[in-house]
Amino acid sequence: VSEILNDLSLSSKRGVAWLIDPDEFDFEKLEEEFFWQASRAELDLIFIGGSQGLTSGVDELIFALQQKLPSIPKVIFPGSELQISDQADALLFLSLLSGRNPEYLIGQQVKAVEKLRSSELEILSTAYLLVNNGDICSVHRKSETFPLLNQDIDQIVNTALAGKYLGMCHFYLDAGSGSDSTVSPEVIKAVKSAVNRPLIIGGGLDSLEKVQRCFDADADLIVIGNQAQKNPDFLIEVLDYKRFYNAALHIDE
Ligand code: 1GP
Repeated sequence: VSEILNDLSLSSKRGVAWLIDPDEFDFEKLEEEFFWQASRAELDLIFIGGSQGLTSGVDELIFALQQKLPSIPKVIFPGSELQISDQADALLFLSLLSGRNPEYLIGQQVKAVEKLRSSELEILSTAYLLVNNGDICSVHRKSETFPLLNQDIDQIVNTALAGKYLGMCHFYLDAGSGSDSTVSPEVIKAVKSAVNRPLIIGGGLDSLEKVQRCFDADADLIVIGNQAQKNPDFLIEVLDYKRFYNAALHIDE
């Protein structure tokens, strides 16, 4: 998975991840056609996790996804250490650097180690920053931390760079699931050029215009959660758009 992310970062290609919240996902609702389309349209990664971090059914979910989309890497995006499953390919080992709650900076991570020591999961050290226009989201409520504001670009860049200096290799700027605002293109550009590492952007991406703004700003991988849950066809539209976007970049090169 790290290779996939590095490849996206080093090339000008853009990637798309589908985020599934196991607390809300209903497998039965999706038709065979959706899985066929997702595979055809080259979904890059599947993220599994949710900010509530409640469920214990992650193993079963990954098993079912493995039947439908065997070739797409499954990555745990843990809402808590309860959501770690060694059935996945990799784990985003996140530290919530935008906040100052020790439980989400290092507490949950230490609790996770016992499970991780005996697993073969690829561990992706990831600086995780909540960034939006001040919207309240579930990560904010659960972590009892406030997001950084899009307008505070220097503070966001400095926080991301602190993560880089601490040795983190991947960067995830998240506006929060279902957020009204998104991470701004100015923030994406500034962080990408400062860290020069794989940059993941998510939260509130519910239209192709918003996706395009992220791609244009140099996001390597965008994450679609809520809107795919509401309307699975939207994910396919985003994937088709990504292929078109990458093909156009290729022609320009
Ligand atoms: C949230 O980045 C993800 O953690 C995805 O957000 O559910 O709004 O797509 P959405």
